[in-house]
Parts: sequence; structure tokens; C-alpha cells
Amino acid sequence: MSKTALVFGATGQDGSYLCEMLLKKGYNVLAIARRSSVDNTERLKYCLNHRKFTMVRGDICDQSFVFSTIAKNNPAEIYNLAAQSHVGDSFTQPNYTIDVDLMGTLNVLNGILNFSKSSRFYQASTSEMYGSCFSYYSLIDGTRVESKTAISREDFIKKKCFQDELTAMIPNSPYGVAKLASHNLVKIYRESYGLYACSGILFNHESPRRGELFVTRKITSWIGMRKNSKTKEKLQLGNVDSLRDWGHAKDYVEAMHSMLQLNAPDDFVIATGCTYSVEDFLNVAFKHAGFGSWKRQVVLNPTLKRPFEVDALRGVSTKAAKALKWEPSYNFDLLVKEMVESDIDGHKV
Ligand code: NAP
Ligand code: F7E
Repeated sequence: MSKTALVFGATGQDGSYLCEMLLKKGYNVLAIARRSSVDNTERLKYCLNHRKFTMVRGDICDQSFVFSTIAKNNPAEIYNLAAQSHVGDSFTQPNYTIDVDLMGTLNVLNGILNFSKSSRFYQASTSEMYGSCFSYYSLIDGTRVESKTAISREDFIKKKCFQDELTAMIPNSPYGVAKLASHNLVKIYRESYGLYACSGILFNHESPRRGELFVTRKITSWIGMRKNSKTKEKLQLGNVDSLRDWGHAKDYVEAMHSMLQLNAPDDFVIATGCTYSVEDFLNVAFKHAGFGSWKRQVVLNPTLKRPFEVDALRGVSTKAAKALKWEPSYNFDLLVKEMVESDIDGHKV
């Protein structure tokens, strides 16, 4: 008999790729989508008519809904991708972010504990949990050094600073706080109650399905509009110096599934190991679009800067490469190219 997978956050970028992948693997997929006054199922268009796909309306903050859904379906696997996932918005909506990203997770964990202890659980943790923490290898004796002291951007690049499963985590945003608390709860429920519960510490991952308020898609959707003469406005951005480790969401949902197929649950960093600035993204995206320098088309607007920034991220996925045989299939250039082309063509992917 086919396994059932329950997916919270199915209408999001990752949720839609995950549902497609699980259907291809033969799962019955039960997708949770929030009630909405307008259609929010666009990203699920390839799933909606599949005979093994069922969509249920519900909110992760509604404990009675979460408990009854888990109890009724006794799913083999449960993926928690539901979140207020915008870091900038978590500064203006901290209570709401904590409600969804922390209390929502707790609802699912308690649902599993009380009604479906054999369900395997995946939690969407994030590189935002590190804040300004990083590690590096000492050039003198090769020891692993951890530091939260201020280090210049140039030093971060030169010293090949990185984050992995052992790096300290001190978040710089309400979003990071909520996610770190959830991350710790997953570990506590695993150790205390023997649940098969894993967290994937995923670094930024993008795609043509990325929400348009995240910086990569904000850039490529503006390029698409400009190319198709739908805007004359310049593109407004905040901090273009920050460094991110950007992968493709399609690769990252494979890792989520693999984490639930091991003999024992564990947490894994999923990242490409390469770091680029927002400015690098602009350069490559403008090149693929056949535009000139971005500097003439972009306005740097200080009001779009965050009160507290995560300056630099570079993830090391050695543990996932060994245990999950996971490695990314997209590099930075291919990712940017796909996003630019998709937005110029009008969202075909
Ligand atoms: P996303 O596109 O913003 O999707 C979030 C999903 O959560 C959407 O389906 C959203 O529904 C749903 N949701 C929000 N509040 C909810 C609630 N109260 N009840 C039920 N569902 C709710 O995010 P994503 O990029 O796919 O990321 C998936 C998960 O991974 C998130 O938890 C995110 O925090 C985490 N993460 C993402 C990245 C990344 O780079 N993408 C990296 C690390 C971790 P609507 O469609 O109705 O808004
Ligand atoms: O910002 C800078 C911004 O919002 C990236 C989420 O998926 O990944 C994502 O969080 C960088 C930041 O992603 C704009 O200040 C400049 O330095 O695309 P972003 P994020 O904050 O890294 C992590 C791993 C998650 O878990 C999150 O859920 O770009 N930036 N100008 C801007 N960012 C935005 N959004 N908009 C701008 O105009």
C-alpha cells in the first residue's frame, strides 16, 4: 500500500516541489493549504488533478485542526514547511511570526506525540538561526575555530568561513528566533520521546516559484517586466552587500525526503558551499537578460534595509553528502539563468 505524506505549507515554493516529488515517488499526498479569499493554489497546478493528491484547508495555528488531521490520517511522513518565511516582515510582525513559526511547530509535534507516534517528521529549519555566527579552520594548526566576533566581509570570503551543524546559533531576527526555538523543540521531542523527528538546516534556495518579495525573485521579476516593457520604474533594493549561499529548491526538497528514509533521525545542513552577494546576483541576472550595468537601473533605498542583518552565509553539507548521498545539481549561474528566463517568458515553470 502507498505511504501517506502530510505536507503543511504545500502552497509555498518548497511545498509545491515537494508534493510533486512525493507524487512521483508513489505517495498519497495530503496537502494543507490555508483558507484564502483568493485562489492560492497556483503553484500546485501540476498536483491538483492527480488521483493521489488531496488538498485540505487548514491553519497550522489551529491546534484542533492539526490534531484531528494527524489523528485521522496517521501519516507515514509529516513535513512542516508552513511559515511566515519573510525575515524582513518578522521585524514588523514578530508576534504573528512566533505564532506560526514556533507555536505551529509545537502543534504538529504534540499532534504526533499524542496521536501518531510512528509518523516521521521533517522540520524546515534555516540558516537564519546562525545570525552572525560562523566557523573556520585555523591556518596555523587546522583546528576548527568558532567565532561570533566581528569579522570583515573580506575576511569571511578569504578565510572561507562557513556554517555547519556544529556552528553556534544566535539569531538576528524574530524569524530566526522562532525557527531556532522550533529547531530545539524538535531535538527535545526526539531525545525525550523517541520520535523520528529531523530538522533540515536549509540555506537560501530559490526557483522561478520563489515569492516575489524575496530578493532574487524581486530582481528577476523586475527584469521580466522591464524586458516585456511592463514597467519603466527603477528597481528598489536595500542591502546589496550581504552574502548568501543560494541553491535551487528542487534539489533541496530531495534532501528533505532523504532525511526521513534513514535508520535514525538526525539534523542536516543543506547548502551549496558557495557564497555570492546580492550584487553578484544582480550582475549575473542582468548579464543573462542582456541588459547593461545594473547600477543605472537600481535605486538603493535605505528604508528597505533590515534593522539587524545576517551578513554572510556559506553552508557546508559534508554530513548530508555522506549520510544522504545528497549534492546540489544546480550551480549559481544555472539557477539565476533559469529564474531570469522564466520571468522573461512569463512564468512557465
Ligand atoms: P513560502 O513560499 O513562504 O511558503 C510558506 C508556506 O507556509 C505557504 O504555503 C504558506 O501559505 C504557508 N503558511 C503560512 N502560514 C501558515 C499557517 N498559519 N498555516 C498553514 N500554512 C501557512 O516558503 P518556502 O520558501 O517554500 O519555505 C518553506 C519552509 O522552509 C518555510 O518554513 C521557510 O521558513 C523554510 N525555509 C526556507 C528557505 C528558503 O530559502 N526558501 C530556507 C530555509 C528554510 P500561503 O501560500 O497561504 O501563504
Ligand atoms: O534577503 C537583502 C536582504 O529576503 C536576502 C528566506 O527564505 O532565506 C530567506 O531569507 C538578502 C538580505 O532572503 C532587498 O537584506 C536587499 O540580506 O531574499 P531575502 P533571506 O532574508 O536570506 C532564509 C534561509 C530563510 O529561511 C527565509 O525564510 O537580500 N535585500 N534588498 C533584500 N531582501 C528583500 N527581501 N528585498 C529587498 O528589496
